[in-house]
This record gives sequence, C-alpha cells and structure tokens, in this order.
Amino acid sequence: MTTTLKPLQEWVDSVAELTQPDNIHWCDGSKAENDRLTAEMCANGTLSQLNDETYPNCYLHLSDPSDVARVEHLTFVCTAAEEDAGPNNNWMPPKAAHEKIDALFAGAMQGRTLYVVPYCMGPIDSPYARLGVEITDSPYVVVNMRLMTRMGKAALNRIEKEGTFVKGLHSTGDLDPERRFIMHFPEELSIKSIGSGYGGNALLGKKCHALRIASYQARTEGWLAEHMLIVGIENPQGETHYIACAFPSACGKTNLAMLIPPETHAGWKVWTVGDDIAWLHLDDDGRLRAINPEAGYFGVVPGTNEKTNKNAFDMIQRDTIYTNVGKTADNEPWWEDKKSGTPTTDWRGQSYTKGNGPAAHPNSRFTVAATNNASYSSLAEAPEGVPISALVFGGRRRELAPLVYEAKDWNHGVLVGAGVASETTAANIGEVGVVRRDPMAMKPFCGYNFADYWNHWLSFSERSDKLPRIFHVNWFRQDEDGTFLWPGFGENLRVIRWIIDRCQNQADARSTPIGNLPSPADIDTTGLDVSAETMSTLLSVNLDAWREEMKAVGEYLDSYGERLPAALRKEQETVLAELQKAH
Ligand code: GTP
Ligand code: SPV
Ligand code: MN
Repeated sequence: MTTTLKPLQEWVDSVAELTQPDNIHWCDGSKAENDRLTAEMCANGTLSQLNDETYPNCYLHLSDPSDVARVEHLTFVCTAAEEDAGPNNNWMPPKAAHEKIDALFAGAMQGRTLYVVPYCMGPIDSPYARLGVEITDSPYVVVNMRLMTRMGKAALNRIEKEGTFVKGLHSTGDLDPERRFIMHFPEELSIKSIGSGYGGNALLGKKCHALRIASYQARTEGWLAEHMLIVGIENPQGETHYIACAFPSACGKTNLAMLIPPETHAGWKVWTVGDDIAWLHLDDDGRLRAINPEAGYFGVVPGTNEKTNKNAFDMIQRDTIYTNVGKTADNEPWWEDKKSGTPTTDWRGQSYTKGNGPAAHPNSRFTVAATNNASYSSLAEAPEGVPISALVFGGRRRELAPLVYEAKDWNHGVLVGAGVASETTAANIGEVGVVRRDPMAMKPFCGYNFADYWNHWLSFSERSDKLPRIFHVNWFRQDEDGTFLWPGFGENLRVIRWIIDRCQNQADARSTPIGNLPSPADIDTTGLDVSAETMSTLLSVNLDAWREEMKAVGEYLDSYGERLPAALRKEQETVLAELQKAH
C-alpha cells in the first residue's frame, strides 16, 4: 500500500530520508496486520500474552521505568509568536524547535520499521471528524492506535479525498528523558514526538492531535475541543439526557462515563459516548452537540474493580492491552484494589514484595476498544453527535469545593471553569497531590493562550441562547483522617440527577455568592450511609475560605496580562464582591 496523495507520499519519503528506517509499512488496520504485529512483539518481548483462558486476547507491555506518564515539562507548543502559545504552555520558536528535534530524528529509525498510520478522529462519516497520519517506529503504538482511533484503509481513503490531515511524527528514540520532546506546531498542523512510548506522548491522535492541535483549529473555526467525557443518562421514563464533564487527568472521567446506577435506582441506565475527549459544535438550532473523536479507552487501571467500575472491569477481561500492571502466578494481570488474586511480579517485571512499592504503576493503563463496553451508547457513532444538556467541571480537592454547584449563567460558568483547581496525579511525571490551577481540565492540553481560549468560550453566549447550563462537582472531599466524605463512583448518579433536574427547571437550589447549591434534601440519599452532618458539610460554602480562593483566582487570571478578557475579570470581581458583602 502507498498513496495517491502526493503531499502525503512526499512527507513519508522525506521522513524516511531523515530517519533511515530498514522498512516502510503502510498500515491498513486489518486484523491480519494486527495479529502479525502482536506475534512479532510477543516474540521479541515487547508484549507478553496473559492467561488466554481467563484473559483471552490480552497482552502486557512493560515500558521503560522512566517512561510511564505524560511529560508536561517536555511538551511544547511552537507558534510563531510566543504570546499565541501563552503562559500556560512551554514555547520554542518553530524554526529552533524543528532543528532541535530533527537532529534527534536523524537516523533514529535505523534497524527499525517505519509504520505509516492513517487515522480518523471521530465517526468515519461524521462532518465533525478530522484526519491524521502518524508515522511511528513503534509497533506498540500501531496496535494501540488501532484500538483508540478509526485506523487504516477507510481513514486513508478519506484523507485522499479531502487532502488535509494532521502530520504526526513519532519515534521512541533511545527513551533517554534528556532526549525526549513532545512538540506541537499548530500553525503547520503538525506534531513531532521523540523519546517516549507512553500513551499521551506517543499515541499522537489522542492528546497531541484531538486536544492541542484541535483546540487551536476549533478556535479559528468556532467549535471546542475539550478534555471531557460524554455520557447519556436515561431515566426510568426512557428519556436520555447527555452531559459532558471536564475533570483533570485521573480524576474520574472514565468512571463516570460508564457508571452503574446504585441498587436504589432501578430503571436508570447510563450510556457511554466517550471517556476522555469531546469535540463540541453548535448545530443549526444553536444547540451544543458532542462527538467523541476516539474509538477506544486508554484508562487508569488501579482502583478498577467490580464495585467501583464494573463495566470497565468486565470490558478489560478480554481483547485488552495492559501497560505497566503487575502479574499473578497464573499469568493474570494484577493491580492495587483489584480485590482478587495475588501479585507475584510488579510493573518493572521484578518479583513483587510487599512494602517495595505498588505492583501496578499508579498510572498503569488499559487499552481497549469502546465496543467492548457493555454501556457503549448506540449514538456514540452518530455522525451528528449527541445534544448536550449540561457541562460539568470538576476537580480533586480534599477541601473547599462543595459536592456540586451550578453557575449563575454561561459567563459565570466560564469563570467556574477557568478557576478549576485540582490535586496533581500520576498521569504526569512529577509531584502528586499538589493543588494547582487546571482550567477546564485543559492545563496540559490547550494548544494556545488560555486568555484567548477563555475569550473563545465567552463568545458562545453571543452565538446561541440554547447553551447548556454549567456546573462544578467534587467527588474528593476528605475528613481530617483522609477518608472520602462522599462514596463516589455509582453513587455520583445522585448528584447527576440534581444536575439534570436543574436543566429542566425541576429542582430547587439556594443562591450563594459562588453559585446555586442544592440543600441536603435536594439530593436523594435513600439507602446511602452518609450522615446529615456530612451532607451539610459537602453542600456548604465556607465564605472566608472562598474569599481567599476568589482572590487567588483573580491573581491567576491577572497573570495572563493584557489578553485576559475583561468580561472574565469582571465575573471574578462580582463573585468576590458578593463574598465580601455576605461576610
Ligand atoms: P484520565 O484517563 O487520566 O484522563 O483520567 P480519568 O479522568 O478518566 O480518571 P478515572 O476515571 O480513570 O479515575 C482515576 C482514579 O480516580 C481511579 O483510581 C478511580 O478509581 C478514582 N475515582 C474515580 N471516580 C471516583 C469517585 O467518584 N470517588 C473516588 N474516591 N475516586 C474515584
Ligand atoms: C490523561 O493523562 O489525561 C490521559 C492519559 O487520559 S494520556 O493519554 O496519557 O494523556
Ligand atoms: Mn485524559
């Protein structure tokens, strides 16, 4: 296979000249191709097959111990003007960036095969879908891209018809963190990544294309590319409402996207459209519609069990690539909180001993096709997407942020999103558990200046009067002993119900300076072991603490300087003034 599209052929030729591979293979996405690559990787140790009786068609990949998460400090947005990348991104001038990274690509594929991976982000027949081609020297990336995107022949056909595609060049290089860079050139619709084989750094369709490059395109074209799950909530009357939720990495998107309703909620159903990324467009009627650009899940493994996330637990019993989990003596995958089995080997491939760190890396991941998920929505492949009733922001905060509150209107909702703060997680290399600002859960993923991004968000209120309402949730409040106050997981449906009822003007709320909150009686806690006192803690607003928070949000916004939209600063001033008045 090659291509009739001249610019694509020329690009592949020029990359081959630079990187000097032994072979070039154009991926067609077939099962036969996948089987051959999998067999080759099993033979050379890149993959090992897990217990085929209990985990049919499941494989384990152990990555280099230095290469287990995204690397925000090595991720760059290279726009011509530094201001366009903004204070939220690392920046390098495009010319210098190309020179630096091309020097690392020179000869990098010697002794390896160069794979050309055409892919489509979004349903293949959707007008909202976008195309890309990833060149990689990693067969592990190829088999992951086959699960995560619509990859192969059909994508190439559409690329040849449209002529436009995002160029992504990837090599695992020598895995030396000193020679690892993830670079984005939004003005050229291109990505260059070297030195890592890990998910977000290497599966270029995901964070690099579908968020960083796409967010940049979305701004000029009038849509949004967001770090959001998309889920349909069906009530016992058979009505389904779709919501999209932005939570930072490892803060509960996959879990919420496929939650199992609690036993007290007979007749409720949950339908997964997406678990990580949403592309949102205004339709002709002014309604916001969402598609999931992905075709699979690259999800956090630890913590997944029959109680917390049964749909995920079941779907990863077969056809799954595990990355950096432990193993049992029976050659089954094992991770912390799996609740069954005993680990004998850890994620480094060494024999497991208690007290010597976890068996599974905290950011170990599963890769699995969305069609394996029992709650996969019948509208997940709809070319026109699903209509969104509510947008929900969230963070992981042991203090301060209530269980749920509703923004007063769209512009206030943009402030709520811009002010999101969350404790850092193992999804990025770096310190874990430190509260930082993560606006709209997009801090690591916005491909341009956050000031311009907020301006773009604000502009939607002038374009439509049918926008979804905006909310903020926090499943992660803790008491002094570090125990979670809210049971979370499936029980989160109780909070989602209030959100949907609010959207239909069917639920009460009390107005506070930070937004509208339910009273404890407005959340159905039937059958739940949460005391009235805890509920009132979860649903209270600490005015003193919030005054400090709102001042900090103001300082944060000011750090964006002249480009900061005045309307956003005004929202912050209004909330702060109300907090001061309430004092
Ligand atoms: P990325 O894939 O990194 O974008 O993460 P995500 O937002 O999809 O996070 P995920 O759903 O995988 O959850 C990450 C971790 O948070 C897992 O260990 C979950 O078990 C845990 N978690 C998810 N939801 C809840 C909840 O409601 N309460 C508590 N306490 N923990 C949760
Ligand atoms: C995240 O870190 O938000 C992820 C995993 O979803 S990765 O694809 O590595 O970005
Ligand atoms: Mn994510």
